[in-house]
Amino acid sequence: MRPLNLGAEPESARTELLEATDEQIDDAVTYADPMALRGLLYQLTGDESIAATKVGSVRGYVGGNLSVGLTDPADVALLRAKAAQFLKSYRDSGAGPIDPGPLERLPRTLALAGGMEQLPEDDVELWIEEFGLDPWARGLSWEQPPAPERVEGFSVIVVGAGMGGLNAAAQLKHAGISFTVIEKNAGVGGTWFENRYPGARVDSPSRAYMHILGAELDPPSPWCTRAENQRYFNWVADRYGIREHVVFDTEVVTMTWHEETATWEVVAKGPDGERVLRANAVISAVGLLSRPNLPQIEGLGDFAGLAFHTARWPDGLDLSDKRVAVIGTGCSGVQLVPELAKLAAHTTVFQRTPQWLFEHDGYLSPFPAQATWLDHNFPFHPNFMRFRTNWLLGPYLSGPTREIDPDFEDPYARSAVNKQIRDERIEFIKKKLASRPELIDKMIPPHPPFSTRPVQVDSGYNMYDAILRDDVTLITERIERVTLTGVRTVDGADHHVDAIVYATGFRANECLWPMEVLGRGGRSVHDLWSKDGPRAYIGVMVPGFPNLFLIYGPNMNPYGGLGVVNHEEMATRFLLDCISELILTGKSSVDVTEQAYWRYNDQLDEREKFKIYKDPRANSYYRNEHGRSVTNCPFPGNEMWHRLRRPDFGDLIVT
Ligand code: NA7
Repeated sequence: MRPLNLGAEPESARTELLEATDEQIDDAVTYADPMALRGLLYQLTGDESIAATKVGSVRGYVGGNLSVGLTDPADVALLRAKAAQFLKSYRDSGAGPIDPGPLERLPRTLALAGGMEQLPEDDVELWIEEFGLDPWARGLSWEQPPAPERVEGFSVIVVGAGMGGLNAAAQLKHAGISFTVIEKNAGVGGTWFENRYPGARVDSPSRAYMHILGAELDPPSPWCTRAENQRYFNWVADRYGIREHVVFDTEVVTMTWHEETATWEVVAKGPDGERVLRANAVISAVGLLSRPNLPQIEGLGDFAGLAFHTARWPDGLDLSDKRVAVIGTGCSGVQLVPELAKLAAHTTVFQRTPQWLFEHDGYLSPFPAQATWLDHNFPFHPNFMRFRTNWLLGPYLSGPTREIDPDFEDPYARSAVNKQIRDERIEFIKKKLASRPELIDKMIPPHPPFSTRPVQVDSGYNMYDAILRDDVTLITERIERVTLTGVRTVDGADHHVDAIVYATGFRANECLWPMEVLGRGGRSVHDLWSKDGPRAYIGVMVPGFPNLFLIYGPNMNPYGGLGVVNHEEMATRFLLDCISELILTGKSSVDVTEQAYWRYNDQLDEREKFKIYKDPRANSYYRNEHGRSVTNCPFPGNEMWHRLRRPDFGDLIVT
């Protein structure tokens, strides 16, 4: 394991804590996650009575995952009392900078916070990274400093300034490698810059939706709003000095590999027309949810009113006297409808397929003030919460819920836990729609939970509450066509509206589209992928396309284990190691062998056979028209971490 590059503890004393009364401290600790306290207090004190507290499976889900927690209320009370005691004596000692405790204790500590006897030995480094003490843990650490002229002679183009592009840029800057970021939008943030529809917020817990580079921040909400996410990405750009490296409002059109110079020529279109850039390597940080999908519905162009996609919501739009149709009920539609219902005169929801909704108390609210107070005043509380959240989403707890059990027989579910989750979801639907039982069947999805993206909602006010409103109409008849005045369904009904919102998703299966990417011998990447959709070697490299690295490439969308940001960071470290190999050796290109590409993809095809998204009743961007997933990663996050930990140069050709 490499040494930790510890992030700074605040220099100044924690003034809020210094001013806190005993009562405030006692109150705040009641908002702490007891499992986080279990780890935190053990790490800081080494008190074995903390380690002796008992854990077991408990109810409670993050996105449908099973959970582990403290089973004895007396243990919870003990941890809260010890936490309060610790904070009071820390306050009385002046609340100055504090040491994180012995680093060799961390593996046991993290196991305690996770509720495991011990961490799997091979995964210890992964979890210490996730803990976020070292902001550069997933960056490039030169084993030997390269000659300055070698580094100076190397340049990189990063395509996209969203979550992945910002991290890549910060890492390149930290490593001293020259780079330019090309961004099609006027600002950073990618999908969060674009998706401004009412109700837009992240559907992964925010503590697991921040880079290790951002671990010093605590998110304001458990599920941050679009504006809060956008603020975070702006913060990353400023904190790491990235903005000056970004060419905004400029879209990459073609990328062509030139063998004789071993460089990429990138043609990009901006406000002043086309420009040509050259670099030794290209990092594609284009997102999965970046190209809106407009549905194939007849008459789309006939509508006389306002019509737009959720990712193209007009700024300042006033819908207060408008009848609005929403077509599509995936995550975007389900987030939009309850908020739109409050804004529009009338909302008509066109639902082709209902989705499984997972409720959370406080999904729509910021963290309680006490939880934020703990983040600011309890040393390392954000780190433990970050770790806990990633752990709950991670491979040991969430992985099994995404697997088909071939021996499990049930007409609707694919494993015992899948059935349990389905039954609970149906109970939730029945409870919510008790006053309108005729709606219940319409809201039960035909596919098993997790065969499509689970949709996170607020327990109190969500899609089910919205469709009960007098000013909301749910239409489940198929759409026949769009007309001059609205939407006609196959039963012949005309639904007259003033505006149509297409909540119809993204072209997630068309990796790198609409860019033209030409590799060795002028071969187009889309030609290479024409047989059954995009593929890559561990999500990052494509044979025949040397020095091209993908950050959120084919099959990199986590499915049952860790989150998008983790995968992107792992991919970035991998590609930085490839780039450093070129810089250190003075060689000019790195490509993956066909054999390694296919070996990986054969394993991937084999592994996905038992994933619930393969259920034939499911229809979503989780599977393409060839029946395979181009988006989802069937390998658990810890396995991907090992695959991406460092390049296996036996699979690569460096020339
Ligand atoms: P999704 O999840 O791809 O959902 C798209 C929705 O649009 C879904 O309800 C589709 O119904 C519907 N759709 C698409 N085409 C049509 C046509 N032709 N007619 C009627 N309905 C249609 O996109 P989202 O934007 O909601 O979510 C994308 C990601 O953002 C999500 O995974 C989260 O990570 C955040 P269908 O189910 O195909 O019947």
